[in-house]
Amino acid sequence: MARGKLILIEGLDRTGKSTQTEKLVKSLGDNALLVKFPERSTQIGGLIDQYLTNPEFLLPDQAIHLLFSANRWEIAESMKRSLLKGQHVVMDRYVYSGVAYSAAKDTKGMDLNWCLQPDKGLLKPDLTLFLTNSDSELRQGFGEERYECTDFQDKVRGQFAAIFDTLEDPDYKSKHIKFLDTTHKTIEEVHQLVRAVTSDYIQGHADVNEFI
Ligand code: DGP
Ligand code: NA
Ligand code: NA
Repeated sequence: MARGKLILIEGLDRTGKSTQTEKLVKSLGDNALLVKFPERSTQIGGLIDQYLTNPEFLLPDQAIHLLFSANRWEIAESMKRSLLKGQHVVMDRYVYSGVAYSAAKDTKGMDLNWCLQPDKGLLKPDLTLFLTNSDSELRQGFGEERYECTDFQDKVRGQFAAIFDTLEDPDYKSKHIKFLDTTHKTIEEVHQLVRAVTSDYIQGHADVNEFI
């Protein structure tokens, strides 16, 4: 049986990732599974949740970085099993968020390459959909969590760009990463775009079968 595809929806906070991953999974039917990172329900995820929601819960930048990565490793095996059973796995965030949010911190030594190391060996996505949105009202409506402020999001945006320009091989990038501008589009319009790109990919492209 053909293995399922590993599909990732990425982007900054408030770009509609969670809505779009949920809608994509529903549209793929029984044959698809949603995995959201961070997965806050595990033990490691509980620490991540505290870090994000409680400003008094302090951890060194290196330590929380490793916990986010460990949270992906916790779920890696079960994701692999689902893919091998033929299920598509649709992720809401993954390694790119892992590297971009940590590297955006200006902490000494935490450059892109340092940040990438603990994720080395995780499965590489078959298809990444990177959502961008430049609506100015989105920039004012962030929530209360640790990273949700305009200045920090601007830094994260810069790091995402650097990752796609410097860390990814141009051949992989052109075949397996799609940038979708959702500015002024409705949820339904974005969903149709996401569906079209995904079904096109599922029909026409071989699995990546590489590791980060
Ligand atoms: P979400 O539940 O998708 O809103 O993610 C929570 C916040 O954590 C969001 O601001 C993005 C950030 N984030 C997600 N993954 C990682 C990661 O691996 N490392 C770091 N440093 N931040 C992350
Ligand atoms: Na968030
Ligand atoms: Na940094």
